[in-house]
Amino acid sequence: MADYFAEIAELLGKQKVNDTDAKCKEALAAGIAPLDIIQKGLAEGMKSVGDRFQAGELFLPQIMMSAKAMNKAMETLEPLLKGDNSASAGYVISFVQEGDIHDIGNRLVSTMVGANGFTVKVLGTDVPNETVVEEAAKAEADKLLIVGSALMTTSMLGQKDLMRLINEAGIRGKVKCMFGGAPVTNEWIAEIGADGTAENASAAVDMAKKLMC
Ligand code: HCB
Repeated sequence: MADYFAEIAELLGKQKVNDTDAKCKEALAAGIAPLDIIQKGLAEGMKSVGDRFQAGELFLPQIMMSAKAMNKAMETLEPLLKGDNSASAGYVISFVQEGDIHDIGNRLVSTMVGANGFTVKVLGTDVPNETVVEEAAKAEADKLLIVGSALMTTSMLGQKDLMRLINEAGIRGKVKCMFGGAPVTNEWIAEIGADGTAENASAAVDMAKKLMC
């Protein structure tokens, strides 16, 4: 089983768009759960691509092709993700911070949270804080969760401003705030006065349930 994960990660790292998708389909046919394929194969592959980019071994066009491979495989896997859809667990506003276009992880978290009974409004990428606050203020739901992502140390700083704006708007009492993305740590969450973070999509579902119960 582990071979499938390593092979998928390697194909993605070599920017093999169609072969990555084909290997995911093979893994599915072998009975491997879609979430495991995503987290142990594709996400690990992207992590390694990031490390190699940082080490100067890969360049932007290659990262873009790896992201394309990830997105194509996600088109196959996303519809197969199943969760507990029995009741509405709450209303979620999901977005990627202003200045940031990295949407792979946010899409994954939004899909998984949605597959687990939450109603998810996806605002997309490069979203100004003012838009998030407006959406939160006008939401009529009594359970409201903000799921924000930032992949860059620069865009992550916007999360601190967002917490300030939420407080100033007087809506902190009705909004729980979960932030994630590679640079986000528990220390950062404590510093900005948010409610939680999660390392990956399934941990994000657990945290969302915990915050909304
Ligand atoms: Co991009 N990029 N990139 N990039 N990129 C990063 C993020 C760097 C860390 C790479 C590096 O230097 N090592 C770096 C940021 C450095 C920094 O600030 N510290 C970087 C940079 C600098 C840039 C550009 C500025 C490069 C340039 O133009 N010179 C540019 C930025 C453009 C912009 O946003 N304004 C850029 C562009 C790109 C693309 C377009 C080529 C592509 C994005 C494609 C897309 O998303 N549609 C890209 C990619 C793919 C990456 C890396 C390689 C992978 C990111 C990724 O998809 N990971 C990334 C390296 C890295 O992260 N190590 C690199 C896989 C997903 C599954 O993981 O962490 O996003 P995730 O999400 C997880 C997890 O965090 C959690 O669950 C998810 C699922 O498991 N989670 C949450 C996420 N959100 C959550 C919210 C919650 O509430 C809870 C949990």
